[in-house]
Amino acid sequence: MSGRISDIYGEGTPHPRGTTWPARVDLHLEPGLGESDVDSWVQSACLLCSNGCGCDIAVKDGRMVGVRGRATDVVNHGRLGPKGLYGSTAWASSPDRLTRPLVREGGRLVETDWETAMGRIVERSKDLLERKGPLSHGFYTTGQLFIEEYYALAVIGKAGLGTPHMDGNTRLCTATAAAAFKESFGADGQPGSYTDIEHCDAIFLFGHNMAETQTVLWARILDRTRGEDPPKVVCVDPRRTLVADEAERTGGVHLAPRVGTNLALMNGLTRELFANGWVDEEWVGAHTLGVDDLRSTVEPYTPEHVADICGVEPDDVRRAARIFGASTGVLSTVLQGFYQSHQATASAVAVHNLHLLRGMIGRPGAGVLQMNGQPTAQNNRECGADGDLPGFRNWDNVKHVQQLADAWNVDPMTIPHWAPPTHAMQIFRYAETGSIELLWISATNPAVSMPESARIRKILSGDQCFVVVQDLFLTETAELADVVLPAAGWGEKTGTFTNVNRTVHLSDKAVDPPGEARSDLDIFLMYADRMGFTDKDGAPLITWRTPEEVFDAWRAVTAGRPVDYTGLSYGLLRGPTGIPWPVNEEHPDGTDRLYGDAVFPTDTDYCETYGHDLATGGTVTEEEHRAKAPGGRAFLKGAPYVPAHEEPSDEFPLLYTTGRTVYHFHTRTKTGRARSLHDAAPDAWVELSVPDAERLGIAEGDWVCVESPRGAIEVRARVGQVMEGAVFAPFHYGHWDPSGLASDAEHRLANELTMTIWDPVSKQPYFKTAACRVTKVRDGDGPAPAPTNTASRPARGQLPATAGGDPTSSRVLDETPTYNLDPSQHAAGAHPSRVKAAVEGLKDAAADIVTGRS
Ligand SMILES: Nc1nc2c(c(=O)[nH]1)N[C@H]1C(S)=C(S)[C@@H](COP(=O)(O)OP(=O)(O)OC[C@H]3O[C@@H](n4cnc5c(=O)[nH]c(N)nc54)[C@H](O)[C@@H]3O)O[C@H]1N2
Ligand SMILES: Nc1nc2c(c(=O)[nH]1)N[C@H]1C(S)=C(S)[C@@H](COP(=O)(O)OP(=O)(O)OC[C@H]3O[C@@H](n4cnc5c(=O)[nH]c(N)nc54)[C@H](O)[C@@H]3O)O[C@H]1N2
Ligand code: SF4
Ligand SMILES: [Mo]
Repeated sequence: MSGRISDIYGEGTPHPRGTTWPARVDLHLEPGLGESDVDSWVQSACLLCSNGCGCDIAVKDGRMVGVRGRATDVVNHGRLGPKGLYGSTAWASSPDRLTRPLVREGGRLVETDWETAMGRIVERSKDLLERKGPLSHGFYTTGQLFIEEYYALAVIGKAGLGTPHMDGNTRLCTATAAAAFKESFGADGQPGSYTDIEHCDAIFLFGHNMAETQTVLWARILDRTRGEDPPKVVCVDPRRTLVADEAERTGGVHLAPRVGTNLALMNGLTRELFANGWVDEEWVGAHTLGVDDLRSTVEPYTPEHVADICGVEPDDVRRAARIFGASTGVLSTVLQGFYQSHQATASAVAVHNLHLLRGMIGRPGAGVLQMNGQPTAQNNRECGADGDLPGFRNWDNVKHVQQLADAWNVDPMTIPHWAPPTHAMQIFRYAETGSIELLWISATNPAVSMPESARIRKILSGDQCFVVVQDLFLTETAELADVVLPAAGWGEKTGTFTNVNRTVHLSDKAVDPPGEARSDLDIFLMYADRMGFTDKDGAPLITWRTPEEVFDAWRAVTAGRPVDYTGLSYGLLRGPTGIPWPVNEEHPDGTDRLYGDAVFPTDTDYCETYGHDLATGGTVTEEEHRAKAPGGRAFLKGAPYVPAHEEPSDEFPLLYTTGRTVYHFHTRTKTGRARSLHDAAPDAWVELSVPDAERLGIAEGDWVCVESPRGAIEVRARVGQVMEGAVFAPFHYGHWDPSGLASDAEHRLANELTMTIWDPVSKQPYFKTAACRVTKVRDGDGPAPAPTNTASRPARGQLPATAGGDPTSSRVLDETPTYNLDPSQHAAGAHPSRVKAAVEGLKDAAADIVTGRS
């Protein structure tokens, strides 16, 4: 079963430019099962990244036992990657699922019934509303629920309670994608299509390790780069990823900028387009605004100046720019190396600028994919559970607010729109001070995924805020909650979601959730019912009960907006493939690519935002926007590069950056319960460059302490592919350690070191810019537990190939575990003093938490 652990992409199907990507169906069933053993196949799409591969879920005896790619789906043509194959279903029947609600009693979490758990929340909520009003409530949700669930939550928050304090972990994920779209084109919405891969002659990946994070999309690219008339690949990443290898192989360029200097590089590339006359002046004149300002902003960024700042070769900047300038069709993708790094929105917008200057948007082979990460991040943004208004409406436009007030039959003043919606980093600040006294966290694990973990643990465990956590498992976050609600997951409920290129899929319920677990939609509706929210005529605010009813309500509010779902239905979505929005009378079969007519949603009365200054985040007013009369033209916007706030110093001489490995999804709650994925990357590590390792006297597998001004971790070192001066840590590893394989599970969380700081426009925190130091603690007893076939491979020498786990079992846990239920034990062990200081926060938090489930 571990074949696709070592062979990540499976057998290639190379094909020439302009031809359809061949289908190949991937299948995985639990060990010992064949296709004839399956009782039924239930339509869905993979929920383990933003690619959204169409699949069917295999059901046997009421359990999910595997998945099969859908050959007819436009997204994946049948393929699935390692996470999709091995990680989609194993978690569901793991014996440590939450099956009953938990409430805190005398410091301990104890099992209870729904009546009691929801009763506590509602009592708290009503009391707070009466005493302090709606601003006492905060919601922190996710990029992993369904449209129906986000829309229900958004209506509860905006029309029921009237709180602006609602956001998702999408703030950590794709807030910059949304912000960049709004700044350039007037509204969110992916311009490009995966079909651009089949037509382009160059592919630029900006801070995007697609080879590990959207493996099926990367397989699609490999089928072009390994076929006839291949595109050149350009990779912008401080690590030598598999993408960088492909850049070299295709005659493209690998640009490895110093961490935190993306914008200087982008300004350099933009300047080259101007300097070499690679600008389509006529198109730019007709369809954009701001070219003169942009030209003067980038003027100082000569290749030599860029080389000084970024540590790249000046000729590599010229070569990369020439590839962009000389191609007729470039496809660009952008992800966390840009979004989570310094000057995020300005850097992401700079990618749009390159395309707009060349008139390369809206036609086959010329497109932008500002990527999403999470499978349903797009829907959170569309539905407004990230604080925006549903349907890409502008909170600052009273007519847009009125449209929603009409749809919900509430007073427009109920709908928060007097100030920008509160972003997640600010929500946690309010929870820290107790101004938010009820924080409801759904489908995210901030104790592991938010920056500066010690602070987050303190916020979640303190008395100043009542914390509700809704999850599948007792996560590091749930352990700190006051009420824990057991949720049904993927395959255990019905709903829709939209991938990164706007393709909407329906995921049908395949099996019942365990025990008393309920769908997030049912939980939100239960709360709404108990709160008794009404419209302005005193009728119940929310009348829908089933997912399909919510979907139909959602469709209705998208009418006339860019994100138009009006032509979609559950019936249509039960067809052979997902369908990309907009879907309406004009586009009954959906829309592969936006902006083919070069008309952008920038009209002042239609746009989703009036925009910002990219350097400072200062807002543009309605009057200023109207005065520019954008009338469907796109904005070219630039900003000068400034150095990051935490530059390396004598004390912390290295740059610290974080990210992912192909085998795990985030905090591993799903992939850590799948045997083959877990075993492929069972414990944390950090990657160092050869020169840095030599200077520090560190060899492969040695234990090292990595410290920043905020915290420290102790993990094993991989002497690997990261650029000199930088350190890379995977962020997947909290203290949850199912197999007990980790030698130091308590001190391995990458976010102990990251900092509470964010982009001025998108408010996305910077997980990829900080300073650190590394010291050797002791010799290792073998290689680091890092994969050897990815960007994490060793720089030198041969290590055993990553193969994955025991082929006779699929789950990591077969019995209800007794591990991990007493977090105070995790903090109790003896640690080097440096590390000890960093975990004081954890100890504080853990001291009064003992769950009642052991
Ligand atoms: N296997 C796997 N796949 C996933 C996920 C997962 O957890 N595991 N998560 C999904 C989600 S939610 C997301 S958001 C995506 C994220 O997908 P990616 O953005 O591709 O993943 P990351 O590893 O976070 O970061 C990408 C690259 O940024 C580089 N980088 C670091 N600092 C800088 C910098 O300053 N400049 C530049 N140019 N690059 C830098 C890193 O070296 C890294 O290779 O993946 C999705 N897919
Ligand atoms: N240092 C560093 N930190 C990072 C990043 C980084 O690159 N570096 N990346 C950031 C990014 S891009 C992201 S997206 C975040 C991800 O961070 P998180 O969102 O915290 O990560 P997940 O492990 O995906 O957490 C999702 C939770 O939802 C639960 N869950 C899954 N399905 C359901 C469901 O249907 N209902 C309910 N109620 N619960 C469910 C899972 O069990 C899990 O606990 O991490 C961010 N943090
Ligand atoms: S590429 Fe993403 S959506 Fe497709 S199978 Fe892999 S994890 Fe799932
Ligand atoms: Mo993400």
